[in-house]
Amino acid sequence: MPRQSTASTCCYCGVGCGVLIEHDDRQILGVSGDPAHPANFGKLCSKGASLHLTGDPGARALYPELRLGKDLPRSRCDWDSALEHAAGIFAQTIAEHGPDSVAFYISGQLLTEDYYAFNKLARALVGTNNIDSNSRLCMSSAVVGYKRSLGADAPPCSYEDLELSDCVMIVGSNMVYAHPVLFRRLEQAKSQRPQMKVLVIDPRRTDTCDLADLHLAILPGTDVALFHGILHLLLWEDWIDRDFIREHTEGLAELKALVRDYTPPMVAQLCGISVEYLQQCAQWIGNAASFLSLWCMGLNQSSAGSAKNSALINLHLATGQIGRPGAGPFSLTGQPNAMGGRETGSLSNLLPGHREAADPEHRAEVAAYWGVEQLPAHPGLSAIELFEQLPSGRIKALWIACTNPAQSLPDQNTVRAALQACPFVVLQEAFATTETAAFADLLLPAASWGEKEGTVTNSERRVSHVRQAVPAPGEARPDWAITLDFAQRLERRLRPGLPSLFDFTCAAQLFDEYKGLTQGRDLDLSGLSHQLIDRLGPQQWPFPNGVTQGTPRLYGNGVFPTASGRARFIADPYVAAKEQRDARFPLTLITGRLRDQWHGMSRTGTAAQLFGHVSEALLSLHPDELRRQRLREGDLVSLKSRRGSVIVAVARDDGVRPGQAFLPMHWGDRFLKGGVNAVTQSAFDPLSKQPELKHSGVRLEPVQLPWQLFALIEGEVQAHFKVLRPLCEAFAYVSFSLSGRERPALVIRAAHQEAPLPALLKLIDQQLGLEGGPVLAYDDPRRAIGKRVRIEQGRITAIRLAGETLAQHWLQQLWLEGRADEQLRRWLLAPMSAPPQASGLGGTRQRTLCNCKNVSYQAVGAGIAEGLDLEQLQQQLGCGSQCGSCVPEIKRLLAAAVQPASLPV
Ligand SMILES: Nc1nc2c(c(=O)[nH]1)N[C@H]1C(S)=C(S)[C@@H](COP(=O)(O)OP(=O)(O)OC[C@H]3O[C@@H](n4cnc5c(=O)[nH]c(N)nc54)[C@H](O)[C@@H]3O)O[C@H]1N2
Ligand SMILES: Nc1nc2c(c(=O)[nH]1)N[C@H]1C(S)=C(S)[C@@H](COP(=O)(O)OP(=O)(O)OC[C@H]3O[C@@H](n4cnc5c(=O)[nH]c(N)nc54)[C@H](O)[C@@H]3O)O[C@H]1N2
Ligand code: SF4
Ligand SMILES: [Mo]
Repeated sequence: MPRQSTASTCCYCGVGCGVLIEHDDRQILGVSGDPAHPANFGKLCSKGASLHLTGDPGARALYPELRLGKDLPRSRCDWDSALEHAAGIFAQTIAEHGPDSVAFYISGQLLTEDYYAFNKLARALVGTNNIDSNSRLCMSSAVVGYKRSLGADAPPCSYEDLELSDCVMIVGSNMVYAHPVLFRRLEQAKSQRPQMKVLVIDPRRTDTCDLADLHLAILPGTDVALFHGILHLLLWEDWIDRDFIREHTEGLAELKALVRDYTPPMVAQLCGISVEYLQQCAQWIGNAASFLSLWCMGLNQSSAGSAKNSALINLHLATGQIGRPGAGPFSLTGQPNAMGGRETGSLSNLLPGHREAADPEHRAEVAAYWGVEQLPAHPGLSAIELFEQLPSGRIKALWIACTNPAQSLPDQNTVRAALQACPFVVLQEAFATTETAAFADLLLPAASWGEKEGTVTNSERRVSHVRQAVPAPGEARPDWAITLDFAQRLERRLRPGLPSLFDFTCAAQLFDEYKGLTQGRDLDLSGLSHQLIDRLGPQQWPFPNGVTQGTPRLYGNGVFPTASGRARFIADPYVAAKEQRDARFPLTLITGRLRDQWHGMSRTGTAAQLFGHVSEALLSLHPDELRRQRLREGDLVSLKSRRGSVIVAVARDDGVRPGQAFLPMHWGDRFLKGGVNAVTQSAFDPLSKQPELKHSGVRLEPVQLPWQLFALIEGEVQAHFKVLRPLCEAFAYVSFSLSGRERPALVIRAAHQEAPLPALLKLIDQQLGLEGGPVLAYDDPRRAIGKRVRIEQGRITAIRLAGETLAQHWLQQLWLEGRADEQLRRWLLAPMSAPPQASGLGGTRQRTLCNCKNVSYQAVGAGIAEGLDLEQLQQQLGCGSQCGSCVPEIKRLLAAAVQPASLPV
């Protein structure tokens, strides 16, 4: 088959980069940035550039699977019986208990056409507003912020505003990891116009701060106080735009009265920053020719998320910094089509076309368009409420699509119990490996990236055509097709004899029906179609019928989509985060993202090279905090909150302030026993109902787990994962990861109070292929120490250390380098556990700094020691020359002139 290229988009973040998928009509062979796509002009980050390496077929869901009892295993069935079964149960449940006894929990990663099908199914056919999405955990505070302050849920800016701005404030966003291609655009703009000011507001000193002229490490949760403090200074210094305020806003008087109390000393103290920094920040904002703010989860995932959003927008209204080039409040969207979700009404309180489920007129409009008598008036459950209600038995059938709630929702003990209690759980998933899959009574295999067609909207309101390159594996089907097929079967039961509401044969037809619901609304998409995007390229809404180009910027005329046409100042007082540090829980736990992993890792967790930068779950603490807790790097601790606990290793990070701790959000129960969200809380914002995932009160407790296990097995990673993870369930601490590049391996680290029964170790050894064959073994049963290594054709292919694991990094390095020399043999057959002194590795392992070019910290450190600067490092080693996500880290190493010996391990 000849190689071909299909233009599509990246399925990860809301930047919405265009990609060219290289394939041979059967398999995806490579991926590169689409030079013609206006979101990225050919650039990709490390995640986008490695898309073709992810999605191991061994991890995919390939066939429908059904179980007829909670204690039974699922078995393969055909689509017809799977969907008939589901339609039967839904119909019966609705008949017996009413439409609100079923619910749909969907995802910001679906395509617009998928969302539209789900919304019509839930609201028009079933007659329930119980349809919510994981965007509740992500964007719902931004939705409320835009609607309350400006009248509609519409980010008013364009990416080019990053280049045009004189002052950019990045708040609660680690752009260099989470929106890397946009960050590079900003980096480039600042290098061309160094007078551009960049402010970063984040409790942690992240790599994003590398670009900052000023970093305010505010105490977590204090953003509203900070914004009010800035406004106080803007008003006091008269750095405001009186004409704009008079002509285009309302409500300043009330806000003025509120912020009078937010004096600089009071705010500085609340936020834990200096008065000088606060003043500097206000001065730059107040005097900038153009002021742009970029924000993400540091604001949204908060019990004050709505207030944080509006308090930030207040600053733009006071200074008239909106609707102009380089200016405006620009919320960065998380998921690739979170915007499409908001547009199609995929939160319980919304309806398609930026409408409200609570508004009788809006309901009537949509009902008329769909040709149904009415839409349900009863409010639907939001994500957190839905899972809280499951155990009460109110919801009897739950349909989950394209999200992994048993990993990503807070307070996992409650969530898992709820999933267990729900009588019928359907999961529409591309990967069979997720934590939620274990709870599914019916698993429906979904086509995934590169295998399906539709549209997505990115952060700058730009709609792209997502194109299919290859067929889906096994019997997997596109989400919209699954949803329509189910809906047709359900309507035959619920409204027999009536014409179908779901008579669509392709995604383009769904889009064409959907766009009619946006006509005349702020987001008017009525001029768009799949074909038009193919002809003119991706377009920014509004794009009404008849126009020939999209809309780069909103509100240029100062007219806002509120009743009065004016934007509103919102006067919400500062309210502290729910769990303040106290004697029992003296640390604040912050969670967030890593550079190379995506959420619950169902996709990125299949590519070994994406573990090169950070290979396992580590809890980051300030060096003073480590000392206070009497911990050394690598020690295991029990991280406890009021809800649960998880055992994790600690690491040193002086970017985290004392009194705080940081844990990446990615590690679910599969990779880290218990998972990160065992400790987080479900407290949520009163308006947006978005949970406070960024802020939990925790403490560290010492653990005594003297018996340790280290294992590595090359090849067939998913098959080994499937068997070995359950076998390791017996251990108190369990951490799984992948390693290597060309020959990936599964790596296990575990620890327990005492040695396990020999039979368990034997089962593990069997799976590792260490029970026979070319295996070197040494056992010291008295000390419960055992080491086994399988060597084939001069290379290590499997390792198992039990009892003590001092040599783990040395062995892993030997494996990586394909070495199995005399030194290894001698060490293996001797009663010692530490690696030989002469190995020269001192127990450290290589960590990848640059993933695109596979350059380690050690290599960069050695280059720096030789005196190379950034450009020379980029030229000679290649690091940081492709996606650029690692450039801030290289710069930091250069600044610290770090020697190889003290590099992170
Ligand atoms: N690599 C990668 N990129 C991603 C994703 C991914 O999984 N991996 N996911 C995508 C999605 S869905 C999303 S939503 C985005 C998220 O993108 P971001 O929001 O940028 O990422 P996070 O790391 O979750 O959080 C950002 C920062 O908020 C800070 N923070 C915590 N509490 C506070 C606070 O009270 N105030 C302020 N000002 N800051 C605070 C944290 O220290 C953290 O550095 O990333 C998208 N991009
Ligand atoms: N502690 C903590 N928790 C958090 C956060 C945090 O910052 N801290 N962030 C929150 C945020 S912002 C978000 S967005 C959520 C994300 O949380 P989730 O939505 O649970 O994240 P994913 O792991 O991306 O789940 C998407 C699922 O869809 C599957 N999938 C992929 N492609 C397709 C497809 O085409 N069709 C179907 N049907 N399935 C597909 C994937 O295999 C994956 O399991 O996590 C939230 N949880
Ligand atoms: S920035 Fe990276 S993850 Fe986000 S869309 Fe672009 S390539 Fe994908
Ligand atoms: Mo998100």
